[in-house]
Amino acid sequence: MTPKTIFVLTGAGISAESGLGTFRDRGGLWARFDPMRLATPEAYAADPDTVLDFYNHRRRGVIAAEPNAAHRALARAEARLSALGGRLFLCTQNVDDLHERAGSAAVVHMHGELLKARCTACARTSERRTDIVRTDSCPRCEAVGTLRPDVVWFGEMPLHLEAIEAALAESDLFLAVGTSGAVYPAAGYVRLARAHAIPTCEINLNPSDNADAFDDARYGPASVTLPAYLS
Ligand code: BV8
Repeated sequence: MTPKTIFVLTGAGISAESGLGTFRDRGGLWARFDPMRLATPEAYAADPDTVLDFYNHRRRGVIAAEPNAAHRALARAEARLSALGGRLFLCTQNVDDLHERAGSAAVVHMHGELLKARCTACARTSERRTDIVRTDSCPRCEAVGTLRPDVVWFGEMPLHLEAIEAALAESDLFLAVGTSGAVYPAAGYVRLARAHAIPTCEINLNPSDNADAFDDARYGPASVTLPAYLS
């Protein structure tokens, strides 16, 4: 039996029980803030202080948060699979570092990472665990007022798309965890899996926007449903 390759796509729901806000649930981030007003390059150009403050608030939340049982279950499954010569390809839409802190060795952040800053002058990134303010200078080129969170905003190109789609095409199972299926191109991956006749399963608190595209589903908190599914 050739070892399995599991492709896992995670979204904000896997970090919900760690206390990090989701985007589209009641009281979610986007319910209180308009993403088009905050998570776009235009918003940053028009009102950098408000955008930087929104991400400073979220960065502090990530640093204060802890991984939960769902993150840890994925890290264990990754180790178990690779010991058998298989592979768990973890693609996350999340910009937090909870997968890494739970022990996942390979995490593909298609929407970037909140604990990194990017300089709009030299385009280089640097680790960033403190607030970004407009008077900051780039640690690489010393330009002032050019730092932004190293995340992918709406209208910007997500990262690692070729590697993601190549890994998806060769997987034996597509598993989506804690994502509403509202943001593309990630929301289209389940249909890409189906086009490759790959079995699909969604693990979510409740049916997502594209629940009908999945062969299988487990509903409930990820910290309970995911460890049970992977055991
Ligand atoms: C792009 C980073 C060109 C910053 C984010 C019309 C059709 C198709 C596309 C578009 C379109 N109009 C516009 C677009 C493009 C746009 C898009 O998709 N817009 C949507 C709104 C329609 N996409 C883009 O702009 C992307 N770029 O398209 O470039 C291109 C074109 C083709 C190919 C390549 C490139 C860039 C999108 C990235 C934007 N950046 N984040 C930041 O974090 O601030 S998006 C943001 O939403 C987060 O990354 C988040 O992860 C992501 C998706 O949300 P989810 O993770 O799914 O979170 P959500 O709250 O929605 O859902 C949580 C789920 O968890 C819920 O279902 C809930 O029930 C569940 N849950 C809750 N608690 C639990 C739980 N599940 C389990 N257990 C629990 N305890």
